[in-house]
Amino acid sequence: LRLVAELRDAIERREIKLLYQPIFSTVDGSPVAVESLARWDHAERGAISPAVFVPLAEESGLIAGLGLLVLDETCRQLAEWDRLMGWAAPARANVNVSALQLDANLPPQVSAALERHGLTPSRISIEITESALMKDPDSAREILHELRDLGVELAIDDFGTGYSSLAYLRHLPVNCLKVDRSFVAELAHGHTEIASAVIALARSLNLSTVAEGVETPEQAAELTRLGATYLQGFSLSQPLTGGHAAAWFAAQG
Ligand code: G
Ligand code: G
Ligand code: MN
Ligand code: NA
Repeated sequence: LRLVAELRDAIERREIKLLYQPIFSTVDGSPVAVESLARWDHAERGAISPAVFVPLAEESGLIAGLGLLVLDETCRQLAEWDRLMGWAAPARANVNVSALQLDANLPPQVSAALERHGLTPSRISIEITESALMKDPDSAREILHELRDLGVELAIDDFGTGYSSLAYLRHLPVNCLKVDRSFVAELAHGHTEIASAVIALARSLNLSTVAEGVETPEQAAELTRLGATYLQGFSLSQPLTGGHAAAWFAAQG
């Protein structure tokens, strides 16, 4: 309960910080996008994982405020990178959205954040987990269509771990499937079947793919061979602070 009160304060004071993990093209190895990842560095308790505080925010009614903070801060950072680096800035930032944020407020909130910072909608990709989509598939589909109509990109996160039917997937206006890192980890044990099938499915639906959790050069090579569009993971880059990402992207350009 104390932690909930502290989380409320941390959100209000904008003490939840974002790190940005680069996402790389398999065509030429260049970094093209980032995923923004929330971090809470608690004064006494140390680092608290989003795997802990996002569910806590969901249970305590704080997720709306946290979601707004993450959206606004990501847009603010993109606009700052544009000013600092021009064309070398990341083309896009992926923002994670909780199942509870998937309501009628989300499209206007995204639109307002983009406008506040003077960004075109295609600079943002909204990541929604497969399980969040399946909570209320009809309502989710409607909200995704509204987001697409704005011009933002849409990605299904942790793809392959939920139970969405392929028939349902075909009617979602998404741009990208993120291959869950469990299927990338399996590559090390000679199991290419699921990663290969997800990439092939995405290609047949004209969707791009981001392979997540790439931890070795061997995995990167195998995923490139299988036809993944983008790679993300510790072997390519850790999540970076906004300042480090600026220096890092400028150096790549
Ligand atoms: O970055 P890390 O691996 O610690 O993240 C753990 C989990 O928290 C992941 O499932 C990730 O998607 C989620 N997460 C990270 N940042 C955010 C955020 O800003 N919003 C939401 N809803 N989830 C996030
Ligand atoms: O669920 P989601 O895909 O949004 O989770 C993103 C999380 O994955 C981030 O919190 C990040 O810290 C973590 N992550 C990023 N790269 C790797 C990696 O190579 N291996 C593992 N195990 N986790 C990673
Ligand atoms: Mn994600
Ligand atoms: Na994921």
